[in-house]
Order: sequence, then structure tokens, then C-alpha cells
Amino acid sequence: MTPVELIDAMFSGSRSALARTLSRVENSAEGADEVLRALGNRVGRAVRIGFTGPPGAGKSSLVTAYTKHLRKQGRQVAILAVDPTSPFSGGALLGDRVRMNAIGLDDGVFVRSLATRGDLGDCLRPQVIWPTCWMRRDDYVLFETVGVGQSELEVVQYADSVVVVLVPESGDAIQGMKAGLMEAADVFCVNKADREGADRFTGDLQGAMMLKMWDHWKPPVVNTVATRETGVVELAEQIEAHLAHLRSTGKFQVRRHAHARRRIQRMLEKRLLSQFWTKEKAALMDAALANGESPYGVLGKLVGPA
Ligand SMILES: Nc1nc2c(ncn2[C@@H]2O[C@H](COP(=O)(O)OP(=O)(O)OP(=O)(O)O)[C@@H](O)[C@H]2O)c(=O)[nH]1
Ligand SMILES: [Mg+2]
Repeated sequence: MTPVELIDAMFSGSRSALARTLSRVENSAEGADEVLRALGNRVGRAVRIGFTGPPGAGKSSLVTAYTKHLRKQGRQVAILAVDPTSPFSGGALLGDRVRMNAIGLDDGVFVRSLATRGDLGDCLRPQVIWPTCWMRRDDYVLFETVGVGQSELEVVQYADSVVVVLVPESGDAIQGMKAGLMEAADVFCVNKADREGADRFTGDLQGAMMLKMWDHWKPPVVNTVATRETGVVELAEQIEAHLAHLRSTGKFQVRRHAHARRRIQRMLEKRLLSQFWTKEKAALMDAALANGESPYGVLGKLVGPA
């Protein structure tokens, strides 16, 4: 199938065409380029919700429960999860499959794990997220990342709304929030609220939030027990409230514009770099270094004076 045929099939509702589109995007740079060009502006209507938080916080359980809620409202849902065969979390894929079994057979749900091949940042290159946005305007794309490192945070920030999932025992994560988590959150979810110390943790979190100035939107804190689907309706309401806030203030489009800019920048950096490096230039660099030249001097040789 040509990319155009594939994409036409995808838009007429073929799930296998959707899966094949994603594979092409993931597996080869050339395939990705063709497919993405053929997609043009036909994608991107669905709402994107990102879930991030420490390993084992209950993100997948929560995504599953939230998906059930969205399905009751007649939404289609696509779930993109990092393939946990990465060194970042061993063997969780099977667990995810089991947990998501309940929704995996539903025709209105599309579940996909993304291969990381050891490089989380690359696997979650934003192009991979896009093709799933073939859905209707009021459908949802949920993506779950493992961990709260820089690359996960970058990825999750391609969402319209970001849910940061914490658990009572993740006291350390409040520390970690200084490193960007606080900025990334649109909604805080304290999951495993059935565990001891949940109230204290929520209090600590609220306390930490008071230290920060919020610009029009202060992330609400919702307590949930994902495995019992407790608090999921409240979580959904807060996500909706955030989306409504974005839309009523025009920030929805501002965010999407910023996402698109960032994406173009990333793609441009990648393309320019790969065009720049030839064997000759690499050899020139090595010879100059061996000759005792400074890195700055070598840079000048490679690209000329600044
Ligand atoms: N007690 C309790 N356990 C929960 C709750 N939510 C999830 N769990 C359990 O916590 C474990 C991890 O849940 P997951 O949903 O896989 O967590 P995750 O954040 O997706 O994990 P990774 O993707 O590996 O980072 C599972 O054994 C769940 O059954 C909860 O609210 N309360
Ligand atoms: Mg998970």
C-alpha cells in the first residue's frame, strides 16, 4: 500500500491500517517521512492527555479506569504507553496487558506500546504520537510515560493536559518536583489513597504548591484508588475543567502552537545535523584534534567563524 492509500484506509476506520501506519512511523525514518507528509493536517483533532509519574504509581491502572469512564461517555480512546521492555522498567508489559485486558477488546479503544530500544527520548519522538490523532474532536489520546526524567517530561508536555500521578510513599517525588514536575502538572493525582499516609502526603503536596505562584490555573489535587476506580470521576472532571480553562482563555491553541513549533525545531535539528555530518567533516575534526587544536578552533574549521 502507498502511504496515501494506507492513510485513506486509516481514516475510513481501519484499525489495522492505523497499526501499520504507526509501525511505519516507528520503524523507519523514510517510512515515517512519507507517512507524515501524506497525513498533512488531517490529524490532531483528538484531545491529548499525558500521564506521568514514578514507576509503579498506578499510571496504567488509572489510564484503564479513566478509559472506562470515557467509553461510558461514548468517546473513542487511544492509549500510547512506553514499551516497558526498556531498561527503565523491566517486564511490566505483561502486567499492563493484563490490567488493560478489560478495555483491550473494546472496539473503541486502541492500545499501543511504543518501542524504546533503550532510548526513551527517541522512542517518544512526537511524530509517533501524532498518527493516532485521526480521531474525532471529542475523542481522547492518552499517553503514559514511565518515570519522571527529562525525556518523559518533554514528551508529556506535548499533551494538552498533563496528569502527574504520585503515591503516598513518593515523598521523594516532591523533592523531584523542583526538577520540572511541578511545572509540568495541570492536574495532580494522589493515587493509592487507600495506603497509609495518603492524607499527610496530600497535605504536604498542597503545602509545596502554596510556595509557587500559579499563572491563572492552579493544578487541583485529586485522590484516587485506581484499582477500585475510586475518584476517577473526580479526576475526569478536573481534566475537563482544565481543558475548559484552556479553551476559554485561548490557551489551547497557544499550547498547540508551541507544541508544533517545538516539534518543527526538533525535526529541523535532527535533519540539519544529519545533513551536516559527512565522513570528510568527521575526519577533518579528528585530524585537527590530533593536531592539538582546541575544540573551539575545530568548530571554526567545521562551520567557519561565528
Ligand atoms: N493499593 C493500591 N494499589 C494500586 C492502586 N493503583 C494501582 N495499584 C497497584 O500498583 C501496581 C502498579 O500499578 P500500575 O498501574 O502498573 O502502575 P504504573 O505507574 O503504570 O507502573 P509502571 O508503568 O511500571 O511505571 C499494581 O500492582 C497495581 O495493582 C491503588 O490505588 N491502590
Ligand atoms: Mg504502566
